[in-house]
Amino acid sequence: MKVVTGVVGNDIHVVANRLIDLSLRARGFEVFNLGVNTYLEEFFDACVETGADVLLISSLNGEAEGWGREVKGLKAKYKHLDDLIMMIGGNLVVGSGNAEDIVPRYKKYGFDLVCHQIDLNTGLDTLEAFIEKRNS
Ligand code: B12
Repeated sequence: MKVVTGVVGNDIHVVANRLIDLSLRARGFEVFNLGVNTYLEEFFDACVETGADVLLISSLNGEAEGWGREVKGLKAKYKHLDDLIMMIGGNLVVGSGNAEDIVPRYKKYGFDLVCHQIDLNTGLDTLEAFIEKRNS
């Protein structure tokens, strides 16, 4: 399975991105890592070019909240992304916030899996369970 990953917007926190890359590879995914400072168009372009199954976005400084609102409208302009699994995680707001508010909001933005302040291994277990269920 192919995964495009990276850190959205002007966010330069790189450590989690490296760990995500390594962890996905260790689980057998083929990874296309766009790194930090990646914009939504770049994510979607890469998904089309690679034929990705999963788009896994990180946000650590919380600015995903601003980008999230643009996801649905932008994705609709691309062909062949209807089956793309959309996942996001890290710190999904600036400042504090609780998952009960944040998760439904991001689902409305168009994400299938939303991991606010959830550790990476738990998040990737959730991704694998989601893929397994979808393929069964
Ligand atoms: C190191 C660091 C920096 C370094 C980054 C260096 C670098 N090149 O990476 C520097 C000093 C440059 C920096 C700058 C800033 N930072 Co900073 N930084 C940190 C710090 C101390 C550690 C981050 C880190 O590397 N952790 C180690 C990794 C492994 O952990 P992690 O990032 O939490 O990632 C884990 C999970 O989040 C999860 N995860 C991440 N993504 C995803 C995705 C999915 C799908 C899943 C399932 C899981 C997942 O998996 C990872 C492993 O478990 C944190 C505070 C902290 N203690 O976490 C603040 C922190 C992230 N920074 C913060 C802020 C505000 C900033 C600045 C805006 C500060 C400023 N005023 O300038 C700037 C932003 C710059 C920018 N353009 O993005 C805030 C963000 C708060 C928010 N969201 O509201 C934090 C939380 C500090 C705080 N408590 O306020 N920062």
